[in-house]
Amino acid sequence: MQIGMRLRPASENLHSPACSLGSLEKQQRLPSSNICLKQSTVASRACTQHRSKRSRCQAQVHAAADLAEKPAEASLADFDFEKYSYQRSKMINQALDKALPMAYPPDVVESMRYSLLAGGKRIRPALCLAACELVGGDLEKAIPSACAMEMLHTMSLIHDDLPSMDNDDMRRNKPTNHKVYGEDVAILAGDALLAFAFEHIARATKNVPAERVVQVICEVGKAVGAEGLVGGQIVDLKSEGLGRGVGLETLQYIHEHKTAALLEASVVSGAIVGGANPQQIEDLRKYSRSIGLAFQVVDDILDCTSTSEVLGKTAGKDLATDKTTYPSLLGLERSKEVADELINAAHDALASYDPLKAAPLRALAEFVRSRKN
Ligand code: GRG
Repeated sequence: MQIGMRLRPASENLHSPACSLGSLEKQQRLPSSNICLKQSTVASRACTQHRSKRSRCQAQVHAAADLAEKPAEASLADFDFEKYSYQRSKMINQALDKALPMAYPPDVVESMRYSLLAGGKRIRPALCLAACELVGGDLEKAIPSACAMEMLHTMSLIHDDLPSMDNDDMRRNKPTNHKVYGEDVAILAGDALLAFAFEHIARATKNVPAERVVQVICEVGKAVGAEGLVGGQIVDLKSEGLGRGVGLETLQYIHEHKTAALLEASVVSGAIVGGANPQQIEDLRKYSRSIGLAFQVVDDILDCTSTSEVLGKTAGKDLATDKTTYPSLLGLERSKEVADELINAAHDALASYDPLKAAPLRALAEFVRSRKN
């Protein structure tokens, strides 16, 4: 599958002036959509790779010709990701707001809502919903699981930002939870979100066979526990200060557990709710493991190439804390190639699916490749 290669390699996505956040914000960032792509079609993406007017036109002609031959790419080219991501973010934000209304005791619920509704790209719930739809499931039925993924993600961000962990002051362009509510409340808000995520899946999922719901709970429990987020985080914490002592294998373990596990659980849970068969689950696991690792590789790249303003969190932290990252081990260029290879592998995992139905997951993979924050 050549799609990722033919679009825009990570090296250009991350640094092309045409893709700077300034132009992104001016042209495409939508009020309540935090997932945004520079262009809505593959043809126009291919076009921006070329500097001159003449080569721009040639690129468009070639892109159009290529697309005619490759149905998967043609479907992705026709897919309006900008509109899709705007609508999905809106839907997810409304569902989250409704799932966790203000309640007693306000001290902790306000703190939970502060972080949960602070924005964010909402990529985990978007993946969950897209996977459900890919396997023919009803979108509505996956909304509770999708919300739970964002609750768990938010919990992990609150805890990750604590002074005893990453000790960060800024998240999603706002002061971190403990800066606003204090460390004690932030810990409890994270704990409460963790518990509520499971309650929400069990309570709010309607008209889905109970065994699928139990399967989702198992999948998600594994992803956040010692075999998932906690496992990745502890190895990360214990690797601090080891510098070159941390090799690629350990780094990959950290990334796969700390970051990729929840992305995998998001995709697989959506697929389970939607009634996926074992082969579909296996394909989607492959897809999600690839985008999951790519997501963190891109995160490492952005940490050393972007700014705090663009990222909404402290940039340059990895270097300042002498943290081992993909760029520190492999260099920036090779790290971008690794991200490209992973995204291409994610596309490969979707090769046998209806191009039209797979377009959202393919576009989300491209978003992971080209994201700016
Ligand atoms: C307490 C059960 C339990 C688990 C928590 C703290 C911890 C264990 C794990 C840390 C996990 C973590 C914060 C990994 C980093 C993942 C990552 C790249 C986050 C950024 O995600 P984005 O870019 O953020 O999707 P937005 O703000 O857009 O949602």
